[in-house]
Amino acid sequence: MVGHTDRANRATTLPPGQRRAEGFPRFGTHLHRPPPPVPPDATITIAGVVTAATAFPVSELATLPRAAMTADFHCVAGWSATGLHWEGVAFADFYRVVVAPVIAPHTRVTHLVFGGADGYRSVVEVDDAFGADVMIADRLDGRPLDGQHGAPARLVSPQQYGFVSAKHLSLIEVHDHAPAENFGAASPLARLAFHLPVFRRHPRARVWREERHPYLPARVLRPVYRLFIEPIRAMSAR
Ligand SMILES: Nc1nc2c(c(=O)[nH]1)N[C@H]1C(S)=C(S)[C@@H](COP(=O)(O)O)O[C@H]1N2
Ligand SMILES: [Mo]
Repeated sequence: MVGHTDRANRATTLPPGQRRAEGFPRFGTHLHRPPPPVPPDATITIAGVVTAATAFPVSELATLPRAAMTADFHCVAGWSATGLHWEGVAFADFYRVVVAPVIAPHTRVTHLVFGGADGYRSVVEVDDAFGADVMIADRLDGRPLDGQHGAPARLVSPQQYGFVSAKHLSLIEVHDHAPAENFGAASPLARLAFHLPVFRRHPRARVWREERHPYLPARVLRPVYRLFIEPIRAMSAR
């Protein structure tokens, strides 16, 4: 049990600049594309500074120490979904059992890249990835994760903006220095957009500190980002 993660009064309080969304929208940089198909033998590849790339069968998440938590989910565009119940494996446990054994000797791991089967990539500093409430989730609200929200498994890092929480997790890349990439969008159009300075992501992306952007003030970005919620929701709706 990972336990509640946001503040004690989380039922009534959202992080600065966030508004409660109706339900839990499918959102992201995949825009109009349907969720990637889930092969029955789906795996998560461990790559980067490892002795040998390994493929971990997603179905074996069921055999690792299980964790559960209720947490809110905050998109940097400004919507929040509240009271989501996630089940899966604490990321620290997954790292200890699956990732650490294949890391090349004498490596000081600094960053992890989480890749999705749709081509999406998020860069996470190790300290953030080891947060007590960070997990690889394969169940949401008592059911197996559906295509909308990241089947067969996704990262969930509730204290960071949603762009960290890669869906359809198929790759974990181990890095010993900061990767040059800042944000790996899933579609070519979104990749173009995310080259614009206004869409650069904050490397920590902690929601309670409103780290929306590496240098632009969050208050300036709030209204700009909010403009994108409805168009992206509409395009993602399926
Ligand atoms: N694979 C993948 N993961 C992704 C995205 C995406 O486009 N593809 N979008 C990110 C963004 S910006 C957000 S806000 C959340 C949205 O998660 P949801 O669709 O479950 O609401 O997923 C994140 N993870
Ligand atoms: Mo987002």
